[in-house]
Amino acid sequence: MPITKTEKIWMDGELVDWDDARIHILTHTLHYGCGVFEGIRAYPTDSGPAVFRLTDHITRLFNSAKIFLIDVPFTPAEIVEATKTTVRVNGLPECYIRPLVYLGYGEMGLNPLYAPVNVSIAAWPWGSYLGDEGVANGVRMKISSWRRHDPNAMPPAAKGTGMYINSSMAKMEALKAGYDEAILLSPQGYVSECTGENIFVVRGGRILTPPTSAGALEGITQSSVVTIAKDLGYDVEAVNILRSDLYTADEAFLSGTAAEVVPIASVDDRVVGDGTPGPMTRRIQEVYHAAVRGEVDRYKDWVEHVG
Ligand code: PPE
Repeated sequence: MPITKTEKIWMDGELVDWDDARIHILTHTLHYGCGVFEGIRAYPTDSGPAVFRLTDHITRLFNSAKIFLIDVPFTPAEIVEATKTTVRVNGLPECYIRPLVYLGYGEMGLNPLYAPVNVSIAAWPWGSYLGDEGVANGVRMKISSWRRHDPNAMPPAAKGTGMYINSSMAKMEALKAGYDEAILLSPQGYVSECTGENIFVVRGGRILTPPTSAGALEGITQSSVVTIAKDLGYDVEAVNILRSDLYTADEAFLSGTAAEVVPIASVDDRVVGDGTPGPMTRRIQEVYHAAVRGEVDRYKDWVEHVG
C-alpha cells in the first residue's frame, strides 16, 4: 500500500522533516531484523483527533522490546506523548501511526547487545487495509502453506520486525493464488491468525478466537472485539480451532488495527454462512467503528485525545 507523505517524523526525541528521516545503510536492524514496532490508528472525535488505545499499544511495544532484550531509551509515558505530538504536528484528523524501535548504526554481527537503540514515530493517512469492498462484503481467505512461528523459534507475542517475513510469505502466496488474505496454522495445526490480523469464527451462536498458545499476537483490536461482543451479550471463548471449523462456520471475521473488523466471505473456496457478512459480525463491526471515534460512552477510555 502506498505511503502518503506528511510533514514530520519523530526521531529520538526530535521532529525531523519527512524527507530528512534517514538512517545509515549499516543500521543493525536492516541486516538482522531485530527491532519491534506498533501499528496504531487515530480517529476523528467530537474533541479532535484521538489515538485508539494508545497506552495499550505502547505497553505492548515495550513488552516486545523486553522479549528481545532491547532497552528502550525512553519511558512508555514519553513515547505516548511523542505519539500524540506526531499526530498533532502533522495536523492529521485521522491516520495510521508507526512507532519503531530499532538497533541503529555502530555494531555489526549477531550480538545485538551493544548496538545503539533508536526510536522513531511516523504517521500518515492510510485507507482501508483490505479494501472498502472487503470491509463491506467480506474477504476471500486461503489457508497458507506457511505455518505460524513455533513460539520457541520466534515468540509470536512480540511484534518483531524480522518476524514479519513469515506474514509476507503467506500474504504473497494468497494474493498470487487470487485470494485477499491468508490464514496461518500453528506448528500443531490449529488456526493461529492471519498475516496481520486475528481471526474469529461464530459457531452455534458462540464466538471463538484462537488462544495465544496457537501462536497469535495478543491483538488489541481482538481484545476490543471480545469486550464489545460480551457487552452485546454474546458468548466469547478463546479455544483451539481447526481449519474445518472455518469451513463450516456460520460467520467469520478478522480484526486488526490496520484492517479493523472485516467479514470473511470464504475460506479455501468454502463459502462462510451464505457468503454475506453475518448479523453478529455486522453488529460488532458497527460498534467498533463507533467506539474508535469516541461515540460509545462505555468505551470512552479507549480514546486518547492528542490535545
Ligand atoms: N496479528 C498480527 C500478526 C498482526 O501484525 C496484527 C497487527 C494483529 C494480529 C492485530 O493486532 P492489533 O492491531 O493489536 O489488533 N498488524 C498491524 C500491522 C499491519 C501492517 O501491515 O504492518 C496493524 O494492524 O497495524
